[in-house]
Formats: sequence, C-alpha cells, structure tokens
Amino acid sequence: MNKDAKFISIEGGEGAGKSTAIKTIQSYLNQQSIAHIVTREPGGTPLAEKIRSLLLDKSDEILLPESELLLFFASRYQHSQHVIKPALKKGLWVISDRFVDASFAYQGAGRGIEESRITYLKEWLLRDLSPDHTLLLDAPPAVGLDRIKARGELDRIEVEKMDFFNRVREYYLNLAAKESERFHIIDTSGSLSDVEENTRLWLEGICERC
Ligand code: T5A
Repeated sequence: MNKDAKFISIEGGEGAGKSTAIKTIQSYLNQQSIAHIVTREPGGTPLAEKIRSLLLDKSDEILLPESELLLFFASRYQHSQHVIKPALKKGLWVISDRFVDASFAYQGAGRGIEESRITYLKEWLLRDLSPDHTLLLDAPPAVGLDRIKARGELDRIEVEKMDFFNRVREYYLNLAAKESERFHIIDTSGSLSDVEENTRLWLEGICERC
C-alpha cells in the first residue's frame, strides 16, 4: 500500500450533507492534483450496488436486523476487496461515503445488535483496513430528515422512528470523542457555505501533514 494514499470515510445521519461535502472534497483534491476515487457504501461495485437496492428498497418482507447486517458486510467485502484496497495500492486517495462505522451506528446502536458480533465481522473481513481520517457530519436528525423529505420519497431506512436516528447520532458522537485522532466533526445544521469552508480547512490540515 502506498504510504501517501489516504483512506477517508464520510459519516453522519440521513441528509447530514455527506454528498454535498464530498463535492467540496473532490474539488479540493482536483485543485491539488491529488489522484483519488470517490465511492460509497452500501455499493461501490456492480454487485454491491445490487445489494444496496436490496437494502434500501421497500419490500413487503421484513428484512431482519441480522440479515441487514450481513448484507451490509457482503456489500462492504466486495467493495473493500475490489475497489478500496486496489485503489490504495495504486496510491490513489479513497473517499468513501460511509464505511464500517455505519454498521456500528445503524445496526449496532440503531437496531440493537451486539457490538461484539459486528466487531467479529469487521476483524474477520476487513482486518487492518481502516480509514485514516473520518469526517463526521453532524446535525440533529430532524434537520437532515426534513432536507431529504424535501428531496423526494424516503427509502426503507429513512422511514425509521426518530429514536432510531437519535441512537445513531449519539453513537457517532461518542465514537468521534473516543477516536478523536481519526475523527473530525463538522456541524452541518448551519449554512452550506460554512460547511464548505470548514470541510476545506479540515482537508487542508490533512494535506499539510502528508
Ligand atoms: N447504512 C449504511 C447502514 O444502516 N449501515 C451501513 O453499514 C451503511 C454503510 C444509505 C443508508 O444505509 C444506512 C445508512 C443510510 O440510511 P446513504 O446513501 O449514505 O446510506 O443515505 P443517506 O445518509 O440518506 O444519504 P443522503 O444522500 O440522503 O444524505 P447526505 O448525502 O448526507 O446529504 P446530501 O448532501 O445529499 O444533502 C441532502 C439535502 O440537503 C441539502 C442538500 O442540498 C440536499 O438537498 N443540504 C443542505 N441544505 C442546507 N444547509 C446545509 N448545510 C445543507 N447540506 C446539505
């Protein structure tokens, strides 16, 4: 693995502004001529994108929490083996819209699956693959949900109850406090221009330390 290549994950609740921040990141990396790929979870490979549809499309059959967790990891394994690791090996920066922290936040804190089970899957399948930096975009769940409601129809997870999203948010904030070297939090309840400015400043800091 090229030691200069960075693996950056972007996390946060629904509509927290991940896609928006990724546009800022891409434009900054392009300006700096830093070769990179942008990818996402669930998804990132053709097969993982099909798993994404299984996970997000509404269905008459209840998707059980354990099945949901395993599908996220099936998608993640395809993604990490076929996309993330090869890109890092080539020296490309990888910007991933969500990674394994999301399983701890959503399937762990949100659905109530024991953390040790998720840790087992993480250690088995990902081994030492872990983001160098994680940007946590934080806003009260109601703010993010209002934004995505304004955008259109909600997916299978977005229709969850507010308690679920509060647990997800709390988990992310606690994890960010525990792993403060890796995490950087940006409050996205403010204006788009503030979020853009803060995202650029954070990235400049990373690039200066490269
Ligand atoms: N999931 C995922 C799990 O349960 N476990 C896992 O392991 C993984 C990997 C899909 C779902 O899967 C779950 C989490 C999710 O429920 P997703 O595709 O990342 O994950 O879905 P969302 O989080 O719902 O992503 P969205 O695309 O809906 O939201 P974003 O990207 O956070 O938000 P964005 O940038 O598209 O912004 C939403 C809207 O708000 C506006 C934007 O213009 C846009 O219209 N906006 C702002 N408006 C005003 N002020 C600001 N500061 C704004 N920032 C953005």
